[in-house]
Amino acid sequence: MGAGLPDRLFREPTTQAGIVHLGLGAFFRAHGAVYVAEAGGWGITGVSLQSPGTRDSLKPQGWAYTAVELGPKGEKPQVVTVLRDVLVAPEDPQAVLDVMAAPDTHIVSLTVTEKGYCHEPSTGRLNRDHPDIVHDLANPLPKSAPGFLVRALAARRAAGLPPFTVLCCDNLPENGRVVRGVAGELARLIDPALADWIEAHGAFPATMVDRIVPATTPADLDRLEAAAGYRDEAPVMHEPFRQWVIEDAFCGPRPAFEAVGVQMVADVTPYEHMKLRMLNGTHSSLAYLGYLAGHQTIADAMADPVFAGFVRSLWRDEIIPALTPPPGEDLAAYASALAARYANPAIRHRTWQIAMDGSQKLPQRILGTIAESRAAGRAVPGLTLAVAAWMRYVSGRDEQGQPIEVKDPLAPQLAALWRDDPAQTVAGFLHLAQVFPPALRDDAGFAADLTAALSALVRDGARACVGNAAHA
Ligand code: CS2
Repeated sequence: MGAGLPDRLFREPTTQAGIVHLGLGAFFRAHGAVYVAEAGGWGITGVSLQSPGTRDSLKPQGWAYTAVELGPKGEKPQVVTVLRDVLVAPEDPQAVLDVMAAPDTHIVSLTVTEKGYCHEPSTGRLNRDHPDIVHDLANPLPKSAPGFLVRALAARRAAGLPPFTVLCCDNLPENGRVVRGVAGELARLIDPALADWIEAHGAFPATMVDRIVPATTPADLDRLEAAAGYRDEAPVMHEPFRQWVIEDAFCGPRPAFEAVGVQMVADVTPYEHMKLRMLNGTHSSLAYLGYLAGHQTIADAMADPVFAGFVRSLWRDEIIPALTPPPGEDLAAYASALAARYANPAIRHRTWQIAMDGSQKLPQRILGTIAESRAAGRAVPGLTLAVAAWMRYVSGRDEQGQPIEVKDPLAPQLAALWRDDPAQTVAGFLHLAQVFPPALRDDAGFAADLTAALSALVRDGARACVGNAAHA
């Protein structure tokens, strides 16, 4: 083991914290935190809502860490020194509320994953039966992200302080509106006057975030140590590409984001649709079909011509026709750029990692495109096949009959829906109101197409189906 991160690299003073970030995972440390560091003048207090691992690794390093760019031609490490502190919420929720309610906190940003908002994915409404929400309604020391937002905003109101801006950085559709909705609903259940105050004074700008950040592996730590000459216990790995589009609607001060390449816009929706449907939609499609076909990573799947052709046809024939391009964006060029990003052999982004939490991801990534296309009379066989592959994946058995480690908040419920008869399996899945929108639940043609896709998947296997679906 070599020396730790050199002192001179991580003791840069930051003038103020200003930002509290809930959900200090690899994605935020490789994306938002890097932009904030470059903008200058702001620091970040990170909060882990679950486990102490990141805090424990970063503390001896003075909260500094290395963000390693994985380019097709080599690796570029950069030391990020923007974190001022890391708190672990379950250890001391009051400390988290205190820093969120501090006068010099102006922004609370979040990457808590789709399921962290405790909402119903098909509607965006708060799930009042969620155990953490039930807990947070009864206890002033919260567990959930919406609970922390609402209790901290209550403390600010009581102290005569303005609210902070809530900056959601998760891959949800209209993410600002969703967080405003869940926080507002929870606040109203706790104190209607608080809900009115948040509605009148709060700000929940929508954002589109993009950077591919595969999970860091022990081999990454060793490789970085050999190359950089110091040991970092918690580096993050990322692709060269990055994009951040933010609705310019803050209720207080913010970093000079526009100076570091963030697109500050009036309406994020077209960017969000483009990214969620073109990137995340095909990521999930490649994850389920690729996993079943034996591809470990997205780059492996893209190296298989059958899959590369399939993903191109998804963009060209099924997803782009259902999108309105954001101002100045060429969607065909965006698709080509995505294909190159996926093929980057330096990024080992596991299909298994992307396959996680499908019940929370499918609505905004795939089902919206399917519903809109069917309503407009356009065929979407490739995306329908991807949904069938998700059903097969969450059954918990792969094509060889081996168990799959399915990670999803609904995992047991989903596995129990599998039947020998594909029509029955499909009928069971389509009853899931929290996943499928009414337009698809009531669409007999969709049920029939999905049944045909699932039957073919069981009969012929994923790779053959992907080959048949690709008309590229
Ligand atoms: C991926 C995303 O894990 C997943 O579900 O689709 O994390 C994806 O890599 C990012 O959204 C890229 O910006």
